[in-house]
Amino acid sequence: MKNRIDLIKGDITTLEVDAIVNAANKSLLGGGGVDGAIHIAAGPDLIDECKSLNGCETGKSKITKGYRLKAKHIIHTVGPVWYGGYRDEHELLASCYQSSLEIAREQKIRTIAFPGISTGIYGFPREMAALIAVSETRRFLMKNKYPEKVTFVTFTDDNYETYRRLLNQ
Ligand code: AR6
Repeated sequence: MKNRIDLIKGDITTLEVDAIVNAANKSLLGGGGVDGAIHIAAGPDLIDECKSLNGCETGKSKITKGYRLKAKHIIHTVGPVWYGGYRDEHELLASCYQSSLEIAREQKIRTIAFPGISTGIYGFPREMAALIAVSETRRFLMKNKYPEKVTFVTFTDDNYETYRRLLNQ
């Protein structure tokens, strides 16, 4: 299990993996944060494919091609906005990881990278979000052959330490 989960600090748009996960919104038509960076790096053809998807519900995921990215695919997932924890935010965030990993399994994606879904503009507390990310991923990998490898990508030092601690447990 240990060698199936990686942790790096950096920009997810530069990774050479089968799929990167995007922290999108329900429209799937782009935005700020990592979503904006992915759309810029992938180029304008991405938005055309996204328009054909008719949006996505919170907690669910949809796949597109990666276009100009090194990654072959983008799995767009819609994280919950944090309202204080009483609007099913934990379950919805868990569902983002489950549904993204489920698409990876169906498509036989070997390598996939996740940013911290909901932990930027959407305001989900980072420690709790990292715990959900790690536990849902471990649970999934225990039962499934694909994806073979999951990389968590952090943007800040303190977030890296949070993941490192969890992954060493
Ligand atoms: N590579 C890796 N991680 C990144 C990058 C990057 N290039 N850029 C930001 N992060 P956010 P959300 C981290 O705000 O909270 C958009 O407008 C960032 O530090 O991108 O799910 C969408 O359209 C944070 O830890 O996503 C939605 O409207 C994490 O990625 C809304 O933001 C997620 O931060 C979604 O908000």
